[in-house]
Amino acid sequence: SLHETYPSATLNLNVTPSFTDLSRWRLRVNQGAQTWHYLTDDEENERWPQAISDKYHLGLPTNLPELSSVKTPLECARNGFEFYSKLQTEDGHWGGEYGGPMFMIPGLAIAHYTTGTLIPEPTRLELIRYLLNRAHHKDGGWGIHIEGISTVFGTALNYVALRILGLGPEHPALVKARNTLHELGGATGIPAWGKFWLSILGVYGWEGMNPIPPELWTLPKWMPLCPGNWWVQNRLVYLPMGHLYALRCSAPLTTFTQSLREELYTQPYTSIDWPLQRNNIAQVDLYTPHSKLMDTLNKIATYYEKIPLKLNWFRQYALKETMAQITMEDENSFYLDLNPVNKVLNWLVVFYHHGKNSREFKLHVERNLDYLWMGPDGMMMNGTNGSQLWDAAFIAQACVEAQLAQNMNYRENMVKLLEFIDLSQIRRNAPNMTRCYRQQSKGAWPFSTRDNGYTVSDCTAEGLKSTIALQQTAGIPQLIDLERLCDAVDVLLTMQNLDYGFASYEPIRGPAWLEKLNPAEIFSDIMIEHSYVECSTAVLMALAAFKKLDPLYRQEDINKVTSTVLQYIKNEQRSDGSWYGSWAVCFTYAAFFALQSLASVGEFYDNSEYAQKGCDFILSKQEDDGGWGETYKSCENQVYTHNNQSQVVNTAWAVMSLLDAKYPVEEPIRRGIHFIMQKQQSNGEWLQESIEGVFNKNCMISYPNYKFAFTIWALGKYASTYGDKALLE
Ligand code: LAN
Repeated sequence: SLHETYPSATLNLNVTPSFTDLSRWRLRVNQGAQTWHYLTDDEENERWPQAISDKYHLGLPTNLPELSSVKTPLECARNGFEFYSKLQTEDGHWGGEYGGPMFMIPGLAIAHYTTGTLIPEPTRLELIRYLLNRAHHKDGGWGIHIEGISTVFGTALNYVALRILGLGPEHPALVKARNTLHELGGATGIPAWGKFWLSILGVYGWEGMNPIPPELWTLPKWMPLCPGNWWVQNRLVYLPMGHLYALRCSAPLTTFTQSLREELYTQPYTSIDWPLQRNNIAQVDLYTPHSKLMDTLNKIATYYEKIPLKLNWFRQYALKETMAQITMEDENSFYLDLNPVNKVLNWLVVFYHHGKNSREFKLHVERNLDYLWMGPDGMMMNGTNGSQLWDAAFIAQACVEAQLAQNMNYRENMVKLLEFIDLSQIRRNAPNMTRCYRQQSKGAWPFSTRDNGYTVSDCTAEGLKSTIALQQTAGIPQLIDLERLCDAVDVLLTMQNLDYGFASYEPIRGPAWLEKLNPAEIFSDIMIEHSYVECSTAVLMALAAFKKLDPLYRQEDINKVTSTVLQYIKNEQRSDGSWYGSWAVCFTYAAFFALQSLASVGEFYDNSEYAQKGCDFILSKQEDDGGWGETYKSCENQVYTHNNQSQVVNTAWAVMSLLDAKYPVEEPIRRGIHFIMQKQQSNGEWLQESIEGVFNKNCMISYPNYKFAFTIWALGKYASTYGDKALLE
């Protein structure tokens, strides 16, 4: 059969294969879409030379020259951009890995295996290299993200991935990982999403899972439990999960999966009491325990599962509805889908529903490529199809602040950048938008690319801010007209919450108690939208910038929003003066946004208790070397946690928060800027430090472009306030 002969499952390599020739990889960009290609053909390899950015991303020497040494912040910013400008892609954006989470490749590998789809050889090898490089030296396991300690979730799933990719059970890395997995109790205690993936592969019992009823999708929108009221990231993962669960889709048992059944557990597979495993979650993995309510509903749902599918017309009706929703999601996003989890799950649904020869199946396979990124350690699967628009918007604003946008040497870079922001704006509402619960998107900016097509409040805001900033720079063409800026404003004005804050993709639709039904165990705040300091600030600043451009357009609506957002920001401040950051690490990130909000309405250190407490908190965290450094533990534990080493990104945020708040003493700010300056390499770059981003409090994600955008921005802001004076010898 298809699976018995699946080559990577039969290779069983107990030695490490040799990997690919890095000089043959190329990044291709097309309107933001990023795909990596391996050129096996010698002639093509010569015709299409590696770009500097290819070499940089692959960790090969770029041989970019040493730049003349700098004394002032603006000189430092210029050297930084001199280096960074060489990495700009043809279509005007900056690529970058968007890895961090360690549960993306396993889903992809399991789907490849289940559908019998071969992984192209260079990709297969580089995926192996990445997973081997990311295994912890100490115990050979993996965590939920690259910096996290080994968990059952990370270790079992990546173990399975490496086996599918062709390593044998006696490969030293797998022996080590398996020992760690067994020490953690084996795969029975894997969290719900892991139980799901292993069941799909046929190496876990479906009865060992709490039910995922697709019937919820038939509920009317006014009922809180209707998924249309949940956070879009969550509902679109549970949509295909529910569908596949209801059909109990599993790969057929093969010699390979038979063997996995023996490798993953500490007891014989046939002796496992599956119903007992439903709530068995290993202690190292557990972040958000089930509520009593959740456990009770799960018990009831388990009885319902006893009705056979053939007799359950309600379920059959629900499966039609979930299939329709899955099709809309696929088509509206050109088979990219919202995130790498629902992407792969929808692909599986298409496999079972339409088959391997269908148009839908082939389109899915094609767009898998958009999620794969080649880094120095091998091939990873990104957390979205990239962070293109988001990074572009920040570097644009940084360049304006640091007077680089005005510099004719970089004019072409700036025009290209604006062209990219231009083409990334979403120009339509999703077809059937009400039917598939979508937020208005005509005029919005997405996080990644226009094909993704999802409105995000702060991406729309940063898109708007960066457009205005670039287009107000003398000599830069006006590519985006006022009408399109008004469209963006219209979108933002649909998104304010009752607490006056702004959430991520949509306004909050469901009641807070829905969080009690979070089934995922490893994430928090996934059920519904919540207001965020970052998103709220970004919207506030964008509307303020727009008002200066066109004071009359929807004047009253805009004023109503801008006069109320502050209430939310103030309510969110903790008694120690800090704000918790939800999307990056962590308190320094939130301070950067919150103090900017206060400043925009004239609240500064000298006249506002809020701003004063905010500054005092940040100042209390400055390190001896003048920098600031947090670790991801800040996010996980919601307590400021110092890094062993100061970080340029945290330092940039901290310094900018103090500058925006007009903190009256220059010295701590100057020391922060000094820290950023002396961390710069002689070719102008800054090196990668700790992981920068986070989602759902417990999973980290990389933003490698931050070390350029925010450093340059902070240097510019300092010079705008204190002048461009010599700080280095
Ligand atoms: C992102 C990335 C960007 C991020 C910001 C724009 C920075 C934020 O201000 C709003 C929320 C948003 C859009 C966001 C939400 C959650 C995402 C999509 C991610 C962190 C990238 C990956 C993550 C997604 C949920 C990963 C898939 C995992 C699941 C739990 C479904």
